[in-house]
Amino acid sequence: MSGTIVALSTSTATMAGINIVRMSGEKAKSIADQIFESKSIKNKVMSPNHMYLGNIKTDKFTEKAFCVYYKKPKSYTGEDVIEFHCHGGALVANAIVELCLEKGCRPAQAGEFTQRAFFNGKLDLSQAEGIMEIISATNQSQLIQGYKLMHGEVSKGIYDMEQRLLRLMANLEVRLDYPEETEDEPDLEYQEEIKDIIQRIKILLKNAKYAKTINEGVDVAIVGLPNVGKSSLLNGLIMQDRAIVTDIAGTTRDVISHTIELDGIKINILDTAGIRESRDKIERMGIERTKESIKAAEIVIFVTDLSQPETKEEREIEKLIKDKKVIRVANKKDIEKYPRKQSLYIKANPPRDIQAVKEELLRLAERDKIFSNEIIFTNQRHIHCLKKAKELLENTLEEFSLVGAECNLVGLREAYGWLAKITGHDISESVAKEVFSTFCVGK
Ligand SMILES: Nc1nc2c(ncn2[C@@H]2O[C@H](COP(=O)(O)OP(=O)(O)OP(=O)(O)O)[C@@H](O)[C@H]2O)c(=O)[nH]1
Ligand SMILES: [Mg+2]
Repeated sequence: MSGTIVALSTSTATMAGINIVRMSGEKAKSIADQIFESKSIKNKVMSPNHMYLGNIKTDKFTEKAFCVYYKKPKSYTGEDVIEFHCHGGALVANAIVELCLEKGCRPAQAGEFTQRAFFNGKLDLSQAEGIMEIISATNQSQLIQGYKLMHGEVSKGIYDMEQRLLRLMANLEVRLDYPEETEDEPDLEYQEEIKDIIQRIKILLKNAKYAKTINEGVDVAIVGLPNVGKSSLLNGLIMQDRAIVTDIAGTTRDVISHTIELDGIKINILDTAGIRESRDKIERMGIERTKESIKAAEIVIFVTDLSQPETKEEREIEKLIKDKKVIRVANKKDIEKYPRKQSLYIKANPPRDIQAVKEELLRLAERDKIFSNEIIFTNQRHIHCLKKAKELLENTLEEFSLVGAECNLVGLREAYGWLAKITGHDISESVAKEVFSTFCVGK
C-alpha cells in the first residue's frame, strides 16, 4: 500500500467528453507541480479544492485540462490527491497516466484508492463495499441499498451490537475475576442481552432473503395452455414486439426471456411454450423447458382464455404451480364466454389492463418492503458474517444456561469478531485486500 498511485478513474468503454486521471500519495502534489502549468496558480502554489485550468505537456501534445488538489487528510483516500480532468478518449488519458508514471507514480491496483481510504479511517469496510455496489448497480433497488451501505446505515446497526457485546464481555470478565463481589448479580440480565442481540441478527437475516431480488431480480414465468395469449402478455409487459404471436396453438416452442425494471425492481420474465399433450418432438421439448422454468420461477403468471371452457389440463398446471406465488390472469376479456373466478381480467392483444398485472407483480415481489427504511443485507460476505455470529451467540447462550457466567467467553469474543468483520473493525490486512481486489481500478 505504499507509493504514489495513479489510474484513470473514469471509463474509456464508451466515448465520453471528459476523463479523470487520479493520483494519490506523498508525491502527487509535486508531480502535479511538475507536469501541470496554469496562470491562475498564484505564486506557483496550488490551493486545495480549487479547479485550475491549465496545460499538461506530453512529448506528443499539449493537453488543456483542469486540475484539482485535495490536501490530506481532507481527500477521498486521506492522502494528498490530484485529479486531472482531461478531454475524453483513451489516448489522452493514457498519455497523462504515462507521464505520472514517468515522474514516479506506480499504477494503482483494483480498489486501491478506496482501500487507502479504509486504512486511513475515512470509511469502514461495509461503506467501501457500498461505494462498489453503487458503481455496479444495475437497478434502482441495488442502488438504494448501495447508498444505505455507503452512508453507514448498515455499519451503525452492527456497531451498536459490537458495543453491546464488548460491554457484556467486560462485565462477565469482572465477574470471573471477582466472583465473591459479584455472586449476587443475576445471570438473567446477561442472558437477556445475548438473546436480544440474537433476535436482532435474526431479523437482519430474515430481510436478507430480498438479496436475490435486489441483486439478480425476480424470475417470473408466464404459463398456460397453448394459444391463451402468453406471448401477447409478454409483449404487453415489456412494451416490445419480442415474441411471435399467432393464432396457431403451439407458436412458442422455446423459452423466451426478457428483463425489465418495474418501479425499481428487476423482473426477469420468461414466456414459455403452452402446456399440452403433443406428438411434436420440438414442442414436447419446449414443454419440458416450461416445467423447468416453473421450478426455477418465484412467481408464475398463469394465463387462461376466457373464450374457452376450463379443461382438465388447466387443473394439471395448477398442480405444477401449487408451491409458487401465482398471479391468475384471465385473458381475452373482449370475447369472454366462460367466466373464471379469482382472476385478473385482461385483454393482452392489443394490450389493455397490463398495469394491474404489473402492480400484482410488484406486490408479490414485496417492492414496498425492499424500498422501506429497513436494512437489507445483500452482500454475501456480510450475510456469512451475520450467520457465524448468530451461531456462536446461540452456542454461548446454551452454555450460559448450563454453567452461568463461566460461559464460553471465547465464543462471545468470536461472535464479536464476526460482526466486526462486516465493518472491518476487526479484519486482517489480507482479508481487506481480498475484498478490495473485487473493486475496479481507479476507485
Ligand atoms: N380477442 C383477443 N385475442 C387475443 C387476446 N390476446 C391474445 N389474443 C390472440 O390469441 C392468439 C394467441 O396469442 P399468443 O399470444 O400467441 O398466445 P400463446 O399463449 O403465446 O400461444 P402459444 O405460444 O401457442 O402457446 C393470437 O391470435 C392473439 O392475437 C385478447 O386479449 N383478445
Ligand atoms: Mg406464445
